[in-house]
Amino acid sequence: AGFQDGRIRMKRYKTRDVDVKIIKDALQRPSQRSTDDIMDIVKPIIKEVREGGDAAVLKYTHKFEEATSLTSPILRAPFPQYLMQLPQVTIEAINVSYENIRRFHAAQGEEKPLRVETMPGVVCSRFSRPIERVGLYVPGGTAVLPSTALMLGVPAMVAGCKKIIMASPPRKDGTITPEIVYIAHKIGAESIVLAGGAQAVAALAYGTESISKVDKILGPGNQFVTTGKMVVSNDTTAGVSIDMPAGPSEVLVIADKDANPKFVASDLLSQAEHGIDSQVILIAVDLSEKQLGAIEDELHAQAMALPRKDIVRGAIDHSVTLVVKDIKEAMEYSNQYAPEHLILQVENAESVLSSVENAGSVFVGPWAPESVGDYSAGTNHSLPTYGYAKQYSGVNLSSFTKHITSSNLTQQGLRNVSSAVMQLAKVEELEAHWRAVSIRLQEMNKIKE
Ligand code: HSO
Ligand code: ZN
Repeated sequence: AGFQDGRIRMKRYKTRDVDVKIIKDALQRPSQRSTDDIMDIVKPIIKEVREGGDAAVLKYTHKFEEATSLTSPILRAPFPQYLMQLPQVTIEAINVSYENIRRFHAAQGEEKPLRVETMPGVVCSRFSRPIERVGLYVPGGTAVLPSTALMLGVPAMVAGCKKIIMASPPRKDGTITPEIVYIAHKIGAESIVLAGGAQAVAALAYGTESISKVDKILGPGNQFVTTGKMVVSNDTTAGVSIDMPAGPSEVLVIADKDANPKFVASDLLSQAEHGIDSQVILIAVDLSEKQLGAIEDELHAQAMALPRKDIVRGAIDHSVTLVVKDIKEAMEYSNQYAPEHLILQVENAESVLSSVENAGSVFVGPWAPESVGDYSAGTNHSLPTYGYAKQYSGVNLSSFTKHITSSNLTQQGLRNVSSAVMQLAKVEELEAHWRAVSIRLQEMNKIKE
């Protein structure tokens, strides 16, 4: 719905004046191309890479990335210095972010394995181990996102993954953004796959002559990447898992009369500039016409000054403001929407945290713009979108590990638990299960005699 006057403006609804159905529709994520459509494109690509290996990957990189001079789909560590030449200020910025992300993710490690004696002599433990080989997808496209290389690479390194492979679509000249190469070097990646889209996903899932197969693929991407990840993770012969389903980025800002209209507008815009498919939601808590007007004026004025204002306009076109009566109602809508990012620019923002049920990552108070989390605060920016914050966590240390449990029993322990096991084995009519216990009980009795 374009606006005739050319203003960049979000549709606005007062929840008490309109039907719930209208609000529900307004909070729909922008529709994406149907998965079936994308599947039809993605499946043949995956099949071709699986069968044709390097040559097939290269073919698609030549076609889609127009990097026709590329003769190998992989860049191996140690990466040559000339490919990571960066201004000192950029190096310093990456180093600060790297260190904050490292610290926050390192703290997520368990101090010691879990150990519980469930019955006398029956000890259950749990310990974690890194996933051995991981593939980290760093998108290219309308913006290069080296920060995503940090968000995936640092936790993989902290977790202790043995083989870290990055993948990112190369530029037309066949090279990768030097920031990404530098980060790959810093986190100890063994190689960078110079490919994007479903072809990169397939190469990581099945391996090729030069690219080694991985156990898990993580990272955001467009619909071809996401669909590719879905396809390979459903193929049991690939033996690969993925982080989470990913959709376009989104933010939900809750603002009350305390909020600075400049801050609110800038946060909405920082998410809107990601792509025309991004969505930004403002929930205004009991704001007057004047206060709403101030935010809308700011939004328009700031948007018009942005280099990516056309993208912003596209995103704002399917974005909305809801005016609600109080913070309780605001949180109900927010939890229902389950935003990737939730920004709280309200009085006592900290105390609102306890009513957050569904969100990827929360930014608390006026001094915490989403940008800090996108780059440098230490939290991860690879987060569940499209409402998946209802059941998924963002990327974190445990995205790169798995838990192993163990049972350790003494003779007395087995005696204590034996009747429960044997009875359930009887119920399931699994005689060998019953016997594995009864044989041991007999043996114990012999020893005693
Ligand atoms: N807001 C994006 C992450 C990002 N922002 C990368 C800037 N660069 C999705 O969470
Ligand atoms: Zn961002």
